[in-house]
Amino acid sequence: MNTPETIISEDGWVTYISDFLSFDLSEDFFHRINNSTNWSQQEIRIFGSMVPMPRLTAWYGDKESRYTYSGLDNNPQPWTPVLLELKQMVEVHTGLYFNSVLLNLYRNGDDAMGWHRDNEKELGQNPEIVSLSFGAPRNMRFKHANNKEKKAAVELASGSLLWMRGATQHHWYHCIPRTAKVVAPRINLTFRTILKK
Ligand SMILES: O=C(O)CCC(=O)C(=O)O
Repeated sequence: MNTPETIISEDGWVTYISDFLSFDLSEDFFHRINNSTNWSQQEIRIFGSMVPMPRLTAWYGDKESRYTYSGLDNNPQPWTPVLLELKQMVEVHTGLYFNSVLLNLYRNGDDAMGWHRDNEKELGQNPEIVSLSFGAPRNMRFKHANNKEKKAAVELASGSLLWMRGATQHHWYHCIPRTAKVVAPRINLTFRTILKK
């Protein structure tokens, strides 16, 4: 495994390992996750109208890890064996404990995620979020909330691990832009800890 690369070290901390999992293992995980996930296309309100999200999502976790994002209230589905396997690998690597995971399926380059911060109150003050990627590589961009000059970007390879921590969610927005280049699907998992109410 490569040593972690630092993507952001100011007003937060983001590190990246391109080969947390091998190519073959990642291919296998892509299919296992895709086949065992109960995907749905949720709708979000934009300027007063309900529009389908440009990706499929799913939320899994411990029973009490209820989470609201983009105004949507999500009750977790129970952990599947493959998600538990990956959660354990991530926990061993980081020394952290996660009680939930948000899954995103980008069906092709038209699917995307807009600029946002993972700063919902359920995630606590300085959330640790660990992201695993499988399938087509996609760019992730970061922009500083108060300084337009400060930007960062990383291409998220299949089998990679991205770790966001410290004050990152206070100061940095992130997104997965649309691209005309990518045609193959990509699955992203973000492991999170939802604080108990
Ligand atoms: O697909 C990704 O890598 C980004 C996911 C993300 O930003 C999120 O779940 O908040």
